[in-house]
Amino acid sequence: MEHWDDFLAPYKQAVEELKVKLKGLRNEFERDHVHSPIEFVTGRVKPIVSILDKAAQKNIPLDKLATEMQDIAGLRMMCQFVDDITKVVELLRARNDFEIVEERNYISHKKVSGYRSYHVVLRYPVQTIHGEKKILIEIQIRTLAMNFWATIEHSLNYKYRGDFPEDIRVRLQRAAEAAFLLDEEMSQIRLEIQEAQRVFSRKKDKSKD
Ligand code: 0O2
Repeated sequence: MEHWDDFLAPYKQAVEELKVKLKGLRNEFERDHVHSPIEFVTGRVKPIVSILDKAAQKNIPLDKLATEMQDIAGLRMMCQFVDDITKVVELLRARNDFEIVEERNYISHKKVSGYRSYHVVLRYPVQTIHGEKKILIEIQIRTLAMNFWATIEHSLNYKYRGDFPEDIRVRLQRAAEAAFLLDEEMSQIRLEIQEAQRVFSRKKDKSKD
């Protein structure tokens, strides 16, 4: 294994670049005074201990990390509404500064834990002093409610190391469903507000005639 600093340098560079690019999208929506499907963006390079843990768990040889571990560099894009996730994925598909190699829809196919998110794996070119280096990056796109659930489940998971007592496992699944219901309710409220706004602006137009 080459030195970790050298191995991780392009991943760090890519996370910083993509954070700027994806936050830039949000700024564009703001400038246009329209609803942004992106609420906020975060990014991180997986800590070395977590890389080693995952490699051991999944039997990934350390010399195959670059091709077999897709989330050494990870970004998260949080959305207000479930519909926004589709818009964000479309924005990503339309770009030409990277190539999408895989998409995993854990919203229509939630994980048994209750986890929901849309994952997009990119092959992203980093320009280095030794030429171009393409690396894999995972972008997780989720609503604020999905993120709330995943963040708490992830921190509890740290304590139990993935082996939750049965009652906690069931409660977490129920909490995931509650988060999903919250998303559905919010989407419904949003639709009703949009409909009310359309009716209001039609009435206003008519009164001008
Ligand atoms: P981190 O950095 O600690 O978040 P596998 O682990 O085999 O299911 P695989 O093949 O690596 O998954 O890809 P997947 O499932 O698309 O992405 C794994 C990442 O998705 C995880 O990273 C989490 O960030 C997130 N994730 C997947 N399942 C769950 C879940 O049940 N609960 C939570 N909270 N997050 C989940 P890591 O490796 O855990 O790393």
